[in-house]
Amino acid sequence: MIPAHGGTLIDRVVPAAKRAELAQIAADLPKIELNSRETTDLGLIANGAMSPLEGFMTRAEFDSVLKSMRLPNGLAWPLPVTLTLKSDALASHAVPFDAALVDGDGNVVGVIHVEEIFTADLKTTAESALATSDDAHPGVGYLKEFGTTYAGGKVTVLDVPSHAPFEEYDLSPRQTRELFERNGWRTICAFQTRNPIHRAHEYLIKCALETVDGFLIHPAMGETKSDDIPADIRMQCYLALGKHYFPEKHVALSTFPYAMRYAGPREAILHAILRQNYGCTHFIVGRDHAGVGNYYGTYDAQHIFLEFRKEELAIEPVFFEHSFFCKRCEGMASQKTCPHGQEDRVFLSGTKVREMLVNGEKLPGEFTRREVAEILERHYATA
Ligand code: ADX
Repeated sequence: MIPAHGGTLIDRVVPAAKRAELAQIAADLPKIELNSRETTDLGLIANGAMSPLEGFMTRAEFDSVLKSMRLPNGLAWPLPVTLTLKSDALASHAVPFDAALVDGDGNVVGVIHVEEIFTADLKTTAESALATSDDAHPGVGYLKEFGTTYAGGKVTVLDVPSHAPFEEYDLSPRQTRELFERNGWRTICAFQTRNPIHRAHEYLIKCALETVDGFLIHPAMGETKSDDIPADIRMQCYLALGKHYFPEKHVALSTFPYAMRYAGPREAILHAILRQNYGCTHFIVGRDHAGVGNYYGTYDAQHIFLEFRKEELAIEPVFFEHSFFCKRCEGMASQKTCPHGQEDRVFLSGTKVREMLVNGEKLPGEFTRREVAEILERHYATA
């Protein structure tokens, strides 16, 4: 089995025997409110998906990651994982101190041992992490909304988020590793997505699956842009697709409790590292991975892997060029395999798809499977 990034699969969930005691202690601590991204990040730190991180980043980690895409110990890590102090109340608190972490519903979900409070420059942070400080970029919007004063330190977690009514698909890195073991899969490719799986996605998955033992469909379930399709509707699409078009023996579906950053290339590296922690050996990176608008070049998220030595990333990226249905090839193809012109290719942008759905138009079978289209059409008809 592939090792966790850094060698040890972290576990920051409080042992069951100590849960009640920690909950009681937390009740009397100062409180730090988590936003939606931080709530999901906390779960990923707790279950080991963010290994080797054991908490939210301190200044040295934050600076090192932004500057060199590596942690201070040299381990590859491309993006900050931070906890913002949304009010000034704790910003001048003497460190170290313990604080309770409270989710959006007011539940105490963990405790942080705050080692450091620091403020980063917003523009430098945005330009390093996102390659832009344009307000229209959702990641810049996030920095502006929550600010850049951070509390860094290790966490201990009481509860990790779950995805009702799809809890049975909430597999932690330990559980996916057990699943792969049970299935006898030695090579496993993961697919990150924030969209319904259309024919182009399915094509990448099936091409990659030809060369590995098993496949993990791993949709991001945390916060996405407001115009992305909601996670529970997407889950229905994945289940329908799995039932009709994927062999159960070789394809698993599990939720990925992660909030999109839309950081393009740097996020592709983060996505890969996290999937290594889930036990995957391969990871698909197609066109404009984790991109938004026109901030990143179509294949920047592939090129960035060249900035890491082979031994720095144990998981292997699997690159794909822009894929589509070609009427003359009479099947799925890519820029690499199809000699025909644009006029023969069925490709719909996300915006175009939304437009068609809003207008009650049917999505073509060359673009998406009917079983998936029906779920989306129903969703838009009732939205
Ligand atoms: S992402 O933000 O999660 O990357 P999306 O769900 O659209 O967005 O894509 C999931 C994966 O499929 C990414 O690796 C992306 O690069 C790839 N991908 C999406 N559409 C295509 C396409 N038409 N051709 C090639 N790769 C694609």
